[in-house]
Amino acid sequence: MNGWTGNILRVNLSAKTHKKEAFSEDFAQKWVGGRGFAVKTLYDELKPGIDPLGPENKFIVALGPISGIPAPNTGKAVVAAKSPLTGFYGDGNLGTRAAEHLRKAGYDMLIVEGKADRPTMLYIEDDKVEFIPADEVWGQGTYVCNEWIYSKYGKGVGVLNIGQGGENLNRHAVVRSMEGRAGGRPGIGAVMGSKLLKAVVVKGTKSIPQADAAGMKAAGSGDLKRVGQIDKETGWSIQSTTGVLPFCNEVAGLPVHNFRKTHHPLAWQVDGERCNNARVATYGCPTCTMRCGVTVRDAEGHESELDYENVALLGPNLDIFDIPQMASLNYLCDEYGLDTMSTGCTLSFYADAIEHGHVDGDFKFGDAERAKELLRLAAHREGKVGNFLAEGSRRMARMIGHNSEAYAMQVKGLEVAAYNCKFIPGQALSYGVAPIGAHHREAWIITFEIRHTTRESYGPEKAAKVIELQRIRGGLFEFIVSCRFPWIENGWPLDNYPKYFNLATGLNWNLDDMWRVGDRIYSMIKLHFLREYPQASREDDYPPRVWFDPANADTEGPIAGKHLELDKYDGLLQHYYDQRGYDRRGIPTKTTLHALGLDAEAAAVQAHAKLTD
Ligand code: PTT
Ligand code: SF4
Repeated sequence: MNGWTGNILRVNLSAKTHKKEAFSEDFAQKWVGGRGFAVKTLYDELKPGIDPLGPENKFIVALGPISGIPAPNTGKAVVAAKSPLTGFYGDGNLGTRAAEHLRKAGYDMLIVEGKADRPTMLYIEDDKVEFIPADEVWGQGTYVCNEWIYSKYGKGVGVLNIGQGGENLNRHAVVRSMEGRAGGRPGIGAVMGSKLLKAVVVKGTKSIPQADAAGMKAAGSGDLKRVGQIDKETGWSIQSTTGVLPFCNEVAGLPVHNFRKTHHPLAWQVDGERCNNARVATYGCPTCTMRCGVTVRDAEGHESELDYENVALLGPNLDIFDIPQMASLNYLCDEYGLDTMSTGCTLSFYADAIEHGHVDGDFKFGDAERAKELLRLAAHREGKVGNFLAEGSRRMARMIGHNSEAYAMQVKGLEVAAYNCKFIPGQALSYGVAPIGAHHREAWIITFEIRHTTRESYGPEKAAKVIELQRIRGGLFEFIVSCRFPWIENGWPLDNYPKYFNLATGLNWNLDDMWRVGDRIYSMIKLHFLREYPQASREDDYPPRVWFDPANADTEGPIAGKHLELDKYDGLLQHYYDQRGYDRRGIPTKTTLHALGLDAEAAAVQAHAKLTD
């Protein structure tokens, strides 16, 4: 089978066994890789209702047919499991040498089952699999763990590891790699921790099967250089993602004070220009010529790699407008292996709840030193406060009551990204219908919405744009498994991706074929959701309720007096459902599932919940 190695590596930590399993051509073509492989496998293999932090859950690393191949920015992997944060399918995408190594070791997917009897590191070298005691680094952060691994195997190996956050089952712990990379926002790091799996280390020495290896080499390597050249011309990676902050501030889309405010006069102090001026190093993923990791020194002198999401949610969202202090929080998230975005939102929710008098506590917006201490407590689940913060904002809100869920900034349990949609209906929709919870990965329509349509509109054109972007961002890039930044930031044409795919597989697909796979994957995530939440309703696709509250409208600035309107949002949601072929609950109809070749999967869910014709 060209394009795929054709193999899955299945490891059982309880039994300390492993086996290589072949997958069929049909599975490969239907699900392609990455998110597609992960969602189908978890749907088929997990019983509904299992504890995400119990041994029945499975930790998956899945690659795509172009991951690890010398072509633009292919050093990426999808990590997935049933999420301890949201209670259904969750995943993330991170830059890692493990992508290329796992493929070169002969696998397109790693499935880890069971639970080890002591802290363990999994070492994979081609057909060899070893279960290595990791007691020495259990309790240590990700940087120490990385160094320990490099000292054993050298710097070139692929590493996925967790910090204290994952070990202590913080529900938004991430998987870390290569010092600066992190992924798996919905608590995939905690799933590793629940299995006592400290790290996965991979070394592969074979070649990746490709239909036209020479053609791919010529096209891929040339394109890699070209993308780097374009980036030099556009200058995008000078500020990289941090460059978007002034735009968000100007259009009243920045999260400030737990999203209560949408802009701030001091925001410039942490903007892309200042971050770049403070830069001490630059990092990036493997196979990348537009390395985007703007790295600064934090208040304690550590290197800390910034992205817009991290800056905005650990900075202005907490009323912190100081680069070194914000960078300290970012560094601690990396060290402990916690998601910066959910951490920023849970801390801001906590400060907001204290301000409302809904919970007792001594944390105030702007108090960076206390935020650092709280972060440490959350990572270690230390004391009442640490345990509380480790639960994520939806559970925290349900614990404290007082209708505080209205200002817990999350959808389906996953905290929202750093775009304040108090009055940005289309982006609010994109959070609402993001299949794994409020991730900006799936669709980011703010610039389209503000610059190319009417911001006030709740029309079908916005639903159509969300679907178009979901197909590209949440579909194509997640199953072919490659970084989306060449396309999104530097305009690298999408047509290149079927080209790479066809050179690798020998097939003759076009972009329409890709959209169909993406739609199939989205439907599958929805079936996961329905199976775990049979009472699913359209309200699960609503953004945080505070955005609908007139009392929360800005009192000055570009959107003074404005807020989202619930009946209009509901209409926009219906446009989305109609265009997608989903029912009034936001679940694909039987007709839609049939058209996507998912009759068997539809039949399987009917034991748990009803589908609409
Ligand atoms: C992603 C999410 C993001 S998205 C950011 S900043 W971004 C945060 N980064 C974190 C971090 O750093 N440390 C940490 N402890 N937690 C963090 N949580 C947050 O995680 C990332 C880049 C970025 S930077 C983005 S948008 C793009 N995302 C891609 C994607 O999702 N898919 C894809 N095919 N290509 C992408 N390219 C870009 O990759 P999650 P990374 Mg991450 C330090 O995984 O769970 O999706 O969360 O992967 O290798 O760090 O690269 O403004
Ligand atoms: Fe990684 Fe950034 Fe390069 Fe994408 S552009 S591959 S996120 S370094």
